[in-house]
Amino acid sequence: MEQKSKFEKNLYDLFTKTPEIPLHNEDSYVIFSDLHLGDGGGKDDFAKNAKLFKKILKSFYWKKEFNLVLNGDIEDLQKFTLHSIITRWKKVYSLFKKFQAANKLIKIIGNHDYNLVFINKRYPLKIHQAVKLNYQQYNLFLYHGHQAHHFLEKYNTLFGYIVRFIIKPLGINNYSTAYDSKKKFQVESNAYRFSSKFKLISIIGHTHRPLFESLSKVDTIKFEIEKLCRVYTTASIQGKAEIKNKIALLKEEMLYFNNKNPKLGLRSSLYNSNMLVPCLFNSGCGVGKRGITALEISQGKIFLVYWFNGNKNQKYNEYNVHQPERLGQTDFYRLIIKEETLDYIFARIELLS
Ligand SMILES: [Mn+2]
Repeated sequence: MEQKSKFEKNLYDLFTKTPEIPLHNEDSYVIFSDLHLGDGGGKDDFAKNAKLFKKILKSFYWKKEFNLVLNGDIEDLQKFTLHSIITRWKKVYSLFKKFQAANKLIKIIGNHDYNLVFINKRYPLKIHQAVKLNYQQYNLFLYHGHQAHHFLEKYNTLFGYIVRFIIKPLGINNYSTAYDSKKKFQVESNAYRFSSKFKLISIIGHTHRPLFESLSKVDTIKFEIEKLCRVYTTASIQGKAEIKNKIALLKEEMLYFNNKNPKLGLRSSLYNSNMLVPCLFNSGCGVGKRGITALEISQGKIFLVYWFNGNKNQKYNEYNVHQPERLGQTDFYRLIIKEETLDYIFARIELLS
């Protein structure tokens, strides 16, 4: 028998013990991860997006009858006590409870809120380790993602104490970024290999980097540039000018991103296969400076969306197919960054992996 590596065994065990929920075309799910709720103070990463988050839950996802999936690291128990979090974000919890009462909440644990497993008697929400959505003969496997890195899984509690009692008092603020790009890369590439091997879609969080069909933003831009270069040769004079413009914008976007994450940028072509299998998705995070990313599943399709405050003079990609849509009379906008049908994605997973 083939020897399973440690991460693969972790994920395989998790997969086999996770219950299945049937996914029909009329079902809608929204998946958020890594909100990092804190005590509302200066070190609370969620605070700046709190208003936006509450509004979109209430006025968009609840109204449209979405199921709400919270895919890990919702509370930051490595920095704050549960009591301080629940006290500060009462309104957020009453929204969560509203979804739960309607049987529309799936709360999955991550590494920052792992201790909920031990204190769940006082905790108002039901906790899952992972969830499987069963679509025809295929599965979408939803888990936070830290399980794809065995060190973090095993020493998580210890790591939590180190952060809370050693790093935090020292005033080292962004320990999350200390969770460096090499480990992010490892988590993504392990989750990718696992999903590809077992022909499923994995939906993770944890690395804070949105992925759609196994592609990061930089990967997507590269493919887009290549595609445009091909079209360029046969385009009209006007078409050529437009393509040139578009490529310049894309290059600027890529440079911006690479400067921000120099190591990640270089490592963006993660998956050492020639055939990229579109099996890995990541909802990104809720602590972005400029907004919140999420994955949506509805009517047999999956979407990567970006919610932001239009007042903050948002710069959104001008090469996007979609225009941002305003949420009622609010300052908040929803932009579809990517979309694809599950049928097409699973067909490619079946054929390419
Ligand atoms: Mn995490």
